Amino acid sequence: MCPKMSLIPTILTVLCVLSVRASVGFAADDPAPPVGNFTLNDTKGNPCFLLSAGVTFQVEYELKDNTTRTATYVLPRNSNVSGVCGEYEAAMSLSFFKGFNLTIIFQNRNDRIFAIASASVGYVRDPKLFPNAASPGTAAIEVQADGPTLFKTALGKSYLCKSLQVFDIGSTVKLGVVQLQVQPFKVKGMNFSEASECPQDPPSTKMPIQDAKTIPALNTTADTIVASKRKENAENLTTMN
Ligand SMILES: *[C@@H]1O[C@H](CO)[C@@H](O)[C@H](O)[C@H]1NC(C)=O
Ligand SMILES: *[C@@H]1O[C@H](CO)[C@@H](O)[C@H](O)[C@H]1NC(C)=O
Ligand SMILES: *[C@@H]1O[C@H](CO)[C@@H](O)[C@H](O)[C@H]1NC(C)=O
Ligand SMILES: *[C@@H]1O[C@H](CO)[C@@H](O)[C@H](O)[C@H]1NC(C)=O
Ligand SMILES: *[C@@H]1O[C@H](CO)[C@@H](O)[C@H](O)[C@H]1NC(C)=O
Ligand SMILES: *[C@@H]1O[C@H](CO)[C@@H](O)[C@H](O)[C@H]1NC(C)=O
Ligand SMILES: *[C@@H]1O[C@H](CO)[C@@H](O)[C@H](O)[C@H]1NC(C)=O
Ligand SMILES: CC(=O)N[C@H]1CO[C@H](CO)[C@@H](O)[C@@H]1O
Repeated sequence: MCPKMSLIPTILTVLCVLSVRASVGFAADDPAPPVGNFTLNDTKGNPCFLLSAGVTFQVEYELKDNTTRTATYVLPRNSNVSGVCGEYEAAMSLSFFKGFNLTIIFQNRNDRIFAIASASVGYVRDPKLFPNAASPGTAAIEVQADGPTLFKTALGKSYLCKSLQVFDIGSTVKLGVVQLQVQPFKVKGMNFSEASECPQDPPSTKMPIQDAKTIPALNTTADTIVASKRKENAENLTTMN
């Protein structure tokens, strides 16, 4: 059963947390993260991978007294874009601050669909974002691979999901993603191709939005997708000094 939850301004989403660690969740009244438009260009300078999203990171860390706390920050709109566009695999890395990043890798499967292959999040336990950390200044990378097939979309289209989706990346990171539109293959120019919209989005938002104020308030349920393989990822957690 999904608990009843409330609305996020402008997108109005219901968060139904299916995660075991539901207590570390995204509060429905969290401020919406800024939505950034990120473009990766191929070697000729043509856009080859488009991503728009608002992303909130929640990172669990240990304090000196052996308790845990959650650091929260958002993906800056001006994050630096890098990556590779391939015919069968495409990767985009968004880097920000010093030592912070988000990387997502997509695969083209059989020239018919694409789907996400893996995602990783790098961070540094910077005292400003991670106050009283037991190991301040240390870096970590969390990797999430072989989860359920997410963002499955016909090749040539873009995947669109305005609703809040929550993803586990490894054992310490949760991503809250809103206003997601992504096209890692077959990009034609600066604009997304026709969108394939996620089932979580209520039908009445599947229209061009002219004016955010005119979006009707909706009470719907959105499944929270939790791509989680915690046990395996605990072994794949890299900590560096
Ligand atoms: C991102 O792109 C959308 C659609 O083209 C546009 O409406 C929006 O203003 C852009 N946002 C930024 C921060 O450039
Ligand atoms: C990609 O190319 C577009 C113009 O085609 C440019 O506006 C944009 O800054 C480029 N992006 C990067 C990351 O170089
Ligand atoms: C934290 O845990 C370590 C190892 O389990 C222990 O040695 C230490 O005394 C603990 N510190 C506190 C403040 O509880
Ligand atoms: C992107 O890189 C530039 C140049 O290294 C840097 O000044 C800027 O702060 C970076 N952007 C973010 C969000 O960290
Ligand atoms: C991401 O951040 C981690 C931790 O700071 C770092 O080790 C890694 O090299 C970064 N990856 C990219 C692609 O920038
Ligand atoms: C891309 O979208 C913008 C507005 O979002 C529009 O003005 C422009 O004509 C589009 N470009 C193409 C090639 O469709
Ligand atoms: C949403 O549901 C709540 C409680 O179920 C109700 O009070 C509220 O009026 C509903 N809002 C809309 C816009 O339907
Ligand atoms: C236990 C586990 O999932 N290990 C994986 C860690 O990552 C490497 C490389 O991505 C995989 O080959 C291991 O299977």
